[in-house]
Amino acid sequence: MLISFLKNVKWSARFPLNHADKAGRHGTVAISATRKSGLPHRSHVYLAGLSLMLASAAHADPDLLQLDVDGNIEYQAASPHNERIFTRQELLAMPVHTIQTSTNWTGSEVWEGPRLIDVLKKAGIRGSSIRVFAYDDYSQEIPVAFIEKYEPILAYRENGRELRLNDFGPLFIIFPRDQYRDELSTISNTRRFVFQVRRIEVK
Ligand SMILES: Nc1nc2c(c(=O)[nH]1)N[C@H]1C(S)=C(S)[C@@H](COP(=O)(O)O)O[C@H]1N2
Ligand SMILES: [Mo]
Repeated sequence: MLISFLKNVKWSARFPLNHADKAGRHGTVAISATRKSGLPHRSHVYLAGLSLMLASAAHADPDLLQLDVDGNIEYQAASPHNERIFTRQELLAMPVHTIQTSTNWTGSEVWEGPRLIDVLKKAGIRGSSIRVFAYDDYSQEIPVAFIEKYEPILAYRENGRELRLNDFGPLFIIFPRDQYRDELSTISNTRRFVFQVRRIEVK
């Protein structure tokens, strides 16, 4: 159901046109093998319609709020692929930090979520750089020193509302851009505002 939903996501008008293009070009979004349901094709078609209806009824996609952290992290005895999976419940239970800032796409808004560095530490990070992967197949590398310096959050809420996939959710890396306008508004640092985050690989 999750896969069917993702394959049929309609990109909201809030995304700039180039994102609609990107979504169109990629067609479907990549999804990890662990979440494949193995349903026959016809059920997929049926469930696609159903999940779209459910998704629009619910105005959120709570199943998506999850984060996989893998790569150069502490040994995860519970995971054969050495992944540290943060469930929705765990993400919501972590200390919440607030950043009020504008972004490339929005005016000044209130963003809430755990600090990215807290999540990385909880996964037992060993490397000095991370690569963040998004549902639209975008990925971006960010040095850990940069994360320690600017303390971005993994925002799951904007102005009190949970972020949906079509408004940058389920997780959006938000840096306090308005506080460090010169440093954080450069093109190379704007690339680090990764939205639709689904996985982080530690290098
Ligand atoms: N998930 C996701 N995050 C992303 C991107 C993207 O394509 N997908 N583009 C990045 C880049 S290259 C920049 S410069 C900024 C702004 O992207 P835009 O100008 O293409 O909207 O968002 C960054 N975050
Ligand atoms: Mo960019």
